[in-house]
Amino acid sequence: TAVDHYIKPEHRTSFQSSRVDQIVGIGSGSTVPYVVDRIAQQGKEVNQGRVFVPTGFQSRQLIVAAGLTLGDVDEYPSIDVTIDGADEVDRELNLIKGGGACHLREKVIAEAAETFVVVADYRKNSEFLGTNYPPGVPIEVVPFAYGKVLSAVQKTFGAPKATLRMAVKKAGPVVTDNGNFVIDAPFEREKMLDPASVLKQTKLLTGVVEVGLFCNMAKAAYFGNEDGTVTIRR
Ligand code: DER
Repeated sequence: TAVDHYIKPEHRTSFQSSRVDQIVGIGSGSTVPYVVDRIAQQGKEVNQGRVFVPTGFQSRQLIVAAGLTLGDVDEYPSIDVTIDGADEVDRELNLIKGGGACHLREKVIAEAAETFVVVADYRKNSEFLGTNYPPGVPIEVVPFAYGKVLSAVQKTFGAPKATLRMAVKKAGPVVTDNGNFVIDAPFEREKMLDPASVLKQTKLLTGVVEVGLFCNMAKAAYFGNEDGTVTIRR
């Protein structure tokens, strides 16, 4: 539904050269493959006029595997629309992202877009952040600083149960596409009532590369319901 609303043949890029009709940012995670499939179903001819900018290695693989034109944010720093998943969405469309440890590049591509749209299943639809995503806020940190950041987040920032994200099929911590570690920080409920403050406070910690809170960025969220219907929040 989100694709049908935002990625249509009549959508034209106002400023790119005539050969490109639309620049599309493609997010990461398990929901975005459905987005890419839907776009590919529109057919080669329509997609020939589009360039797709990835938000990480998985996203790049999806674009290439679907036979869509891969673009780079260096060449296309202004994107028409970015579609991405989310780990949780609150009633003001603030997001927790980073469950897949891709939130740095996702935020770059989301910010570069004129329109940023979220697709998620109904379980991500919350009143407040931190309600339905127990791991908490993903914080990408440079490996050198992870111990200091973890300690600060646990002891002074209200996330005593914060942990370094360990890999499952690899010994040691998860390593992001940028070569960094991820701390998962379940902040206390009252802190998460103001996600923008948590974002500002955490982002200022030296060694923090990016925080998985996307505040005041999404224009709409499309929730897939169990019965196949779609709930749209704008
Ligand atoms: O890691 C990420 O930011 C993903 O986009 C995540 O937020 C959503 O992943 P999902 O579509 O697998 O739930």
